[in-house]
Amino acid sequence: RAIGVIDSGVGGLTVVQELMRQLPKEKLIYLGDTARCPYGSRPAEEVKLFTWEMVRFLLNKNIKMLVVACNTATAFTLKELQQSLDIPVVGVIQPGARAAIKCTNNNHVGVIGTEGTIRSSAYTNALEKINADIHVYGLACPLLAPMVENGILAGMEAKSVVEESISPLKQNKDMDTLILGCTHYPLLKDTIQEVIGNNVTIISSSEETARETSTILDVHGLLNSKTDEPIHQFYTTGELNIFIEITRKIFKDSNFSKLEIKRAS
Ligand code: DGN
Repeated sequence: RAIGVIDSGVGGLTVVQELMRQLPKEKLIYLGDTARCPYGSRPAEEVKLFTWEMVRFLLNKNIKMLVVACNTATAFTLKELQQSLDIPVVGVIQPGARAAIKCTNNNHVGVIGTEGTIRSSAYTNALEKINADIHVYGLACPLLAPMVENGILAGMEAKSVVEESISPLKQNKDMDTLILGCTHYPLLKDTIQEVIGNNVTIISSSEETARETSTILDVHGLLNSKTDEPIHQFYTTGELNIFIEITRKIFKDSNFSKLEIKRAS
């Protein structure tokens, strides 16, 4: 059985990349709801509804575990999914918060994400739960995920949109760590680093999420013991060609050949 991974679009592929690296024997089934992306500015109820639709699609494929590789969906539905499903479910917020706490030297942490994620205070809550003395600076960047969905990952346009989006955080001289609280943002990491400066360490939760996935599979005795290399199935609800093009940009040739990409129907 495979690990199911969902996102509102292509952002969750940054988590998939890390899962493929850390768990090379595990088959992955990915669903990106690119037709309805972005989720970030939608009301909580709508995000929940769409997330459940994606989850049902993957449950029909008989997955053994679910990774919610979308911060917005994690913020609004993780608890409910963990309570209702009889397979293990992980989100991306707690792993990201843990990584930031490990990294910060002065407890001043910034978070960028969608409007929904920032409004939900999910990161502030997760960070404060680990360390009550933490100072959190949240900033919604509604322009970034749609830009990535359009395949703009670098260059002048990317730089000026990133600059405009994150400039309020640049005033903050204390912040030493910045969480990329949206799975689309690691695809803009170099540009974000350039704009925010080298004094700030950038955290993307993909690595920690993959680590947590691996631990959970192990604890539940669900790790795949077969040695053959799996072919992963990727599904999109939207334009197949655009999805394939962005996927090709994200995955190097050797990994791209391990993917079977289709429209979800
Ligand atoms: N990739 C999603 C997230 O991590 O929040 C959301 C992107 C979006 O829907 N705007």
